[in-house]
Amino acid sequence: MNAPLEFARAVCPHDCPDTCALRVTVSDGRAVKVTGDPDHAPTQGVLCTKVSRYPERVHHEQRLTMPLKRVGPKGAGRFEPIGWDEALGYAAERLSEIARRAPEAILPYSYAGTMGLVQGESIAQRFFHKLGASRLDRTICSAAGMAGLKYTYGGSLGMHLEFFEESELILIWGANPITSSVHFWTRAQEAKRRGARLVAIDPYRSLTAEKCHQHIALRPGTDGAFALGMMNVLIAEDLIDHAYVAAHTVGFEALKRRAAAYSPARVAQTCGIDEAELVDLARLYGKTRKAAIRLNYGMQRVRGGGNATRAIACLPSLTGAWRDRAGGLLLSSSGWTPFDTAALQRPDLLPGWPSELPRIVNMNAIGDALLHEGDAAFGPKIEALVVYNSNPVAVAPDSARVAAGFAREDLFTIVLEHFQTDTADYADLVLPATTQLEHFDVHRSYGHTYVMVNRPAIAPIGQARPNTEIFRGLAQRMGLDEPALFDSDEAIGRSAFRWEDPALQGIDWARLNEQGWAKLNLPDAPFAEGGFRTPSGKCEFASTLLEREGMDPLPDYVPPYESADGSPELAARYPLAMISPPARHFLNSTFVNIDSLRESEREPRLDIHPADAAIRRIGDGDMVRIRNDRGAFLARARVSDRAREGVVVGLSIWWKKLAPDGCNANQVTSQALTDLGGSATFYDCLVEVERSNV
Ligand SMILES: Nc1nc2c(c(=O)[nH]1)N[C@H]1C(S)=C(S)[C@@H](COP(=O)(O)OP(=O)(O)OC[C@H]3O[C@@H](n4cnc5c(=O)[nH]c(N)nc54)[C@H](O)[C@@H]3O)O[C@H]1N2
Ligand SMILES: Nc1nc2c(c(=O)[nH]1)N[C@H]1C(S)=C(S)[C@@H](COP(=O)(O)OP(=O)(O)OC[C@H]3O[C@@H](n4cnc5c(=O)[nH]c(N)nc54)[C@H](O)[C@@H]3O)O[C@H]1N2
Ligand code: SF4
Ligand SMILES: [Mo]
Repeated sequence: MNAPLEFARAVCPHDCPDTCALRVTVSDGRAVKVTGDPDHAPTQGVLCTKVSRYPERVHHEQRLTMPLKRVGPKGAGRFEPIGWDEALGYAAERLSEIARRAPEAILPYSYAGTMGLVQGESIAQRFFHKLGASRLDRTICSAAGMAGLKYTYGGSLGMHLEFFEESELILIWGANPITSSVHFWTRAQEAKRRGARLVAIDPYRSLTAEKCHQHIALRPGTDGAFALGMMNVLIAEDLIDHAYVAAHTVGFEALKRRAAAYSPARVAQTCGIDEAELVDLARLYGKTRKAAIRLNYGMQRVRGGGNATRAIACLPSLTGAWRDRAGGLLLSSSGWTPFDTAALQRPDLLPGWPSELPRIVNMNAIGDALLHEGDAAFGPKIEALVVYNSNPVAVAPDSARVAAGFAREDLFTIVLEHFQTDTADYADLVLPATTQLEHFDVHRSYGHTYVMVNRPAIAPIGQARPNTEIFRGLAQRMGLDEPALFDSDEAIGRSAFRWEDPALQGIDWARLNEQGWAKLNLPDAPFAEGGFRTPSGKCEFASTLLEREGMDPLPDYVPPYESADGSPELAARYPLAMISPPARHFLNSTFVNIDSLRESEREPRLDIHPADAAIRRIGDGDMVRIRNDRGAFLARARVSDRAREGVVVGLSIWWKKLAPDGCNANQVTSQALTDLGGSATFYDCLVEVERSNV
């Protein structure tokens, strides 16, 4: 007889807009099966391939199960197991010594390995705040787009996922949902079955673009020009909803003058497309009532990402598409959750709060920051780094500099991880962390409008501990006596939400814990009657805040740093624009070490257009070297017109140590920041490609 089966409710923790509700089958203390909750409307009972293999990751034989102390040189990956007591003692001693002298010499580095609000930035932030450590600007992914939304709508607010299936036209813009948001794709396909037209706007014929009715393959980083060109046509042909514009927007006259400079002929040239593609799309968009835009972050990883997001976000307000629940735009819905950052992270624990705060380091420039000797402008040299929920040696741009920084013998590095990643190889101390199936957490989502609770399904594997427990342990060993550092995970989870907010009316903590998820109370068509969260309460074509900050209040086209427009000299030496969007079977660098998923992606590859390949005498299947002034990496060429001419595509993010040359695409990406939000510019990257004899 088999042991009786139990089911536990969980939430997918990964950085994915879908935030699925999971059901975990547990047998003899092991997670044996993970399925999607059929009752949770966004999940619809279905998971992506990666997470349906979750037990393989959780019970992987290479899970870190004990604290490890470095014994070899930095980066060599040689460690010996030690007990928790010794590990915490060692960490506390080193961190205390630095904190007494120069607290800002300690830097946390974390991102969204888990999207959980408790195992993400709760006790961890409180701990670093109490120490007075440097603050980290967490901008590696979405900061430009979020800034664009904030200036235009007043927050990360958009359409509900569910109503896309009623749309008549969907622009899938800088988004590849078959890979990165499969539950949105289900809705888009349903809309297609009902007669909707799907249009992809993407330099690459992605898995998604090939399944749309139309694909507009513009040059990377030219979306701002494209959107201003659409406005130019909408205004010239009077496809504007004047009543909506008058009642719910500000700055139309100024925007009209700006858009006048973006004639379809000029835009077509900038974007490298046919004029008719732009004009026809603008007309169709202006004439369709239920016109929806699924914008995603792929279009904002370039210098002009913030302005481009602003320009695109203006479109549904110009045509009044917001009037219908199946019209409007969705980039992120995370702002709908009444979320209490201050209660979770306790910025009031910072020394000098609220006026004189420790310095802030932009995570995208971690390479430069670690290599900085320290001076009056920068502040003290970084002496200690604590990494959790992230794998910067693989994912951060300009990787040669990142690795050089991590290799500093005088840097004390702690890494909290599930696996021995590229980053963990450089640690002085590796601390084993629990996975989502082993700890408690609460979630909001950036792709739907539910709040969720994740209860542990199984006991921790080996000696793994939740991030929160690890930081509580450190705080205790360092003799920090602030009570907020010792709150329980449940208490923290409960404090993550502003319960008095109308969006949470009727949802109570006990029921949420039992059921696992609850839908926020929100209107179906959020901006049908205005109600934007900007200072004016309107959709701000001309932004009050940008004006106050002394910046251009209107959206404009900002050319990529690395393009013929932005830097002709560089473009002459490195004529190909490289983008490195996610591979379907990985989630950023997570899952790369899961054999069955890595086998699906096979090896690092580079898609190159036949014309670009021919002049370089590159054949399909050749090993190629992709290089620029920052570095080089190897990949197997796929000669195909999936990549438009002038663009090469290297799906990512490989673990360096699992790639043939120990390098990945971030060897060539840059630390430069976007126009708004200080975001990363991974897709603003010129390279040359040549056949390699390796
Ligand atoms: N399977 C899988 N799912 C994921 C992830 C993963 O790694 N794997 N990552 C997760 C994370 S952290 C995020 S942020 C999201 C990312 O997912 P998305 O937000 O969809 O962004 P990307 O995948 O970076 O890019 C989407 C598309 O934009 C295109 N693109 C690149 N540059 C430009 C441009 O300048 N203009 C336009 N219009 N398009 C451009 C790319 O070719 C790509 O097809 O996905 C999440 N989901
Ligand atoms: N070239 C290129 N580079 C990119 C991108 C790209 O498109 N191209 N995309 C960028 C984007 S959008 C993003 S969001 C970043 C993502 O960068 P990261 O946020 O660093 O994401 P991951 O690579 O998935 O690494 C997350 C790590 O956290 C660990 N982890 C997960 N859960 C927990 C936990 O509960 N506790 C602890 N201690 N650890 C945990 C996982 O094991 C994993 O190793 O990468 C960026 N880098
Ligand atoms: S990665 Fe995304 S699609 Fe896959 S289970 Fe998690 S939330 Fe769902
Ligand atoms: Mo991301």
